[in-house]
Amino acid sequence: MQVGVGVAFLLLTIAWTVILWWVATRASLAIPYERVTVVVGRIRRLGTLVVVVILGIAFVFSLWFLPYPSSRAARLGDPAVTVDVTGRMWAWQLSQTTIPRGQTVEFVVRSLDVNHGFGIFAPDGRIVTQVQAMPRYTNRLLYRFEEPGVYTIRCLEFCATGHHLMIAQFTVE
Ligand SMILES: [Cu+2]
Repeated sequence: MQVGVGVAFLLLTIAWTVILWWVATRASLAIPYERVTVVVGRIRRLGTLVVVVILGIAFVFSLWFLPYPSSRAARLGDPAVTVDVTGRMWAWQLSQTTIPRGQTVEFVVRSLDVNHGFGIFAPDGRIVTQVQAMPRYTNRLLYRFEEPGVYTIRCLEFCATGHHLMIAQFTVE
């Protein structure tokens, strides 16, 4: 698969180079510079407009996916389950390790010492969501698990020598 993609990319690169070479060496295709500046100016103005419109639409659309608890609650529904999470060097402590699927869960995340990263990984190894665990601050993370299985928590913020030991698990059923 990757070799096929590599070969396709190589062939495209060669074809593109040949076309560019052919255009660049044919005098009959030469275009007066004044004409070039007019056309390029038009493309730039239109391109700017297109980019601004696309970014504007993307910005409005992205508001729906804001990671704040209130926007997540609007999308997922008010939390039915609350899990207290405490991070410290070098372990996670959860108030419960069994979570119902299909319901909105609120993780109330704190740290007893330094900054940690509370990252949740699905049974297939994919990261599904994350939030910072910070001292003297409480972060709320809302999520709804649709797939049952054993999920793994890993620290995503380097927190000294035992960082890699900060692993915990919970079950979604
Ligand atoms: Cu950590």
